[in-house]
Amino acid sequence: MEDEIDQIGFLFDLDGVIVDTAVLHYKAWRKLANSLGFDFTETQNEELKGVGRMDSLDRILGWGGMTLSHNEKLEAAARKNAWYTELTSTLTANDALPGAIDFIERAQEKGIKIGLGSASKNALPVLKQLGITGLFDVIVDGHALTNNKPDPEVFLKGASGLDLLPSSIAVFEDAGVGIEAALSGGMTAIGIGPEGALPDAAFVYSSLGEVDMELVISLIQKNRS
Ligand code: B16
Ligand code: MG
Repeated sequence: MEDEIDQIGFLFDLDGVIVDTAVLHYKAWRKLANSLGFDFTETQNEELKGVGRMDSLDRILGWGGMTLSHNEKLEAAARKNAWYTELTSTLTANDALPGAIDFIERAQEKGIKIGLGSASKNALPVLKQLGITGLFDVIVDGHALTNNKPDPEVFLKGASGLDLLPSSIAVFEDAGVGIEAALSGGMTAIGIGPEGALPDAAFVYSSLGEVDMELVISLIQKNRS
């Protein structure tokens, strides 16, 4: 049994699965938008979940009806990131989402390989703040990516980093684009979010603490048989 478990992996999205910094992204993007003379709502911010930094900026500028040159965009994204970094600098393990760290530790104890698949270029510093970097066998973050979710690149790189076939992996994601990425990569997709969200996920749980690990393992075994 242990041998079989050794052959499977869990890939975790970061933001919205292990920790929720969406409100911090919103505060920082909003400060930037306000400095450019417009505003946007928290509902609009929901659309930015799982979306990379420059794509997020393009969408926000579109909401404000603004165009910036390439260099101005780089400068604006850097300003936003400095604010976001300041806001995340006080995070601790207590800010992890309910049951998240315990779930990852239990999976690791079971012999399941553990990886991170995040669009964020801040994934490493955030994991360090939470004190859980050492739990991951592979970390794929925004620095390693050419294509953003829903492209499966992030999870395919995670699978190859774990030395596993995509069919031997379950992905835990809070964003629709992330579920799409996992499915198009041939993996089992588990949603983390409110009931009714993420209709394409095999199952949706409100947090990692609620996940039935044995059920997820059985879904992987079914996917690769
Ligand atoms: P950064 P995830 C994503 O993280 C966030 O959901 C998304 O809102 C953010 O724009 C993106 O990271 C890029 O973040 O500016 O830190 O590189 O959900 O893929 O872990
Ligand atoms: Mg996310």
